[in-house]
Amino acid sequence: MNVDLIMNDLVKKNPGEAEFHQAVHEVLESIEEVYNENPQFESAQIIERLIEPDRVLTFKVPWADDQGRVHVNRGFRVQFNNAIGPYKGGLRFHPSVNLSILKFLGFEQIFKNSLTSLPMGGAKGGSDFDPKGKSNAEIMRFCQAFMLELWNMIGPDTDVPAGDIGVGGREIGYLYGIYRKLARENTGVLTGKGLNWGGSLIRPEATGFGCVYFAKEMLAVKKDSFEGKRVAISGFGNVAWGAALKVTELGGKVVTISGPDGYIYDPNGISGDKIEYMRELRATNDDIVAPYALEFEGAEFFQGKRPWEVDVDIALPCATQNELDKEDAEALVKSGCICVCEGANMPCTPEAVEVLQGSGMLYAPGKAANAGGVATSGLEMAQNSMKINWSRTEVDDRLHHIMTNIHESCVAHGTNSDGYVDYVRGANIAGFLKVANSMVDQGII
Ligand code: NDP
Ligand code: 2IT
Repeated sequence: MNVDLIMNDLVKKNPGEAEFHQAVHEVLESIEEVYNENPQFESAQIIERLIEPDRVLTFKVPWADDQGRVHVNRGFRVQFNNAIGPYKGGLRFHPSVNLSILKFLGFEQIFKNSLTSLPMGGAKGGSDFDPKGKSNAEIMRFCQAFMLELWNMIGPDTDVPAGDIGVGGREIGYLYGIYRKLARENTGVLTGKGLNWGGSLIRPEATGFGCVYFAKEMLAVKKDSFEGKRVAISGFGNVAWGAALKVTELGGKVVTISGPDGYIYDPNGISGDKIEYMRELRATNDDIVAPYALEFEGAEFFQGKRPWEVDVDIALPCATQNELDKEDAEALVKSGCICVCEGANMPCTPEAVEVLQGSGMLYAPGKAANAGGVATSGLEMAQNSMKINWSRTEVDDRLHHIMTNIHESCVAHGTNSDGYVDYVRGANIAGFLKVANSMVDQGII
């Protein structure tokens, strides 16, 4: 494999899709050696087949607002690869959504899902719809219009969407309601469902919990733990919430959260009621984190800034892609941060990753560290198939076990000769091998 040649071709065929190029480049660099050691991959043209989505659906989503004005958004579903199981991955509703972002997310999802050890292929979808400031009724009408186009392309053994940015429990409810009516069956077609209608305990917390379980394993290699550590979290959505709960439970102190408007620094620690307040703040749909500082004494709001300038021991980026750049990484290294573990998808730029790894600190990419969300979606699918519900402890234990296993796979495939664990290489190789071998087994499809 020649990475430059493949990348040139990819850029030519997919012009302007910077995030997609970034995600593919990272994987190709990591797997080059193992790919070349396995000539069966080259003869089956595994890379060429893996970087081209199986299919990309785009569709019009017309809907009317509360004043009766008509709006048209664009809907997408990228079904990337289903060699090891039905397509699986979230739906993102955000004005920035475009094909490049969904292809990067769908591509990453292939390897992430493979790492979970559950039978799930990779997909992602969503819309450029902006949920900010929309009423409940508008969100419902949009979800119904979206599903009207998507419903016959998905199914419990075909493609199982879930949430992502802008799609939480409420949106999954509206999407499931209309799906059920159109398909005339109650199935496990979406995950992140409500507990009364097929959802799994722990799914809401799972991405954040999983990320912290992963960081715990990384720290344990260094005979360290969360106990007494100052932790910076970015974002204030679903992932940030779960991470804050688990860090606090393990004895760490969360000192930041952030929104698109800036970040909150709370030296007293963001725990207990404060974590619940953050959840309520997110649910207002206003998308600003600033009100936190008015609510809790001692907390400060830094407008337009990112939390990475605060002195912390551990950083958990849980907001969005490319939210931690080279300068942020340098600031973290300077402040003595020992671990960066990604709750979001691709939050660190490639230049930031270079700085973090170059400093010798622990660094884990999202496709390994945030796999707990989709893993628990897989556990929801399993419970739906068996038509039973597991207890909170049962799901949490399985999630914990899966995250420990992913950590072990990364160490097995990513340990350098000097002992440093390159979690990016480890995650990419472990995730890739399972999918590539499955594709070889199944012929030219
Ligand atoms: P949410 O919608 O709950 O929250 C994301 C929040 O981050 C939004 O408030 C968003 O605001 C905000 N945000 C966007 N850009 C920035 C920024 N630069 N700085 C601070 N905040 C910002 O989404 P989730 O918590 O579900 O997802 C967060 C990340 O985790 C995403 O990368 C997602 O792909 C990833 N993830 C989610 C999983 C899940 O199960 N939900 C599973 C695995 C990964 P705004 O809308 O204004 O941009
Ligand atoms: O990025 C992700 O892994 C998710 N948004 C969760 C996907 C899922 O199907 O649960």
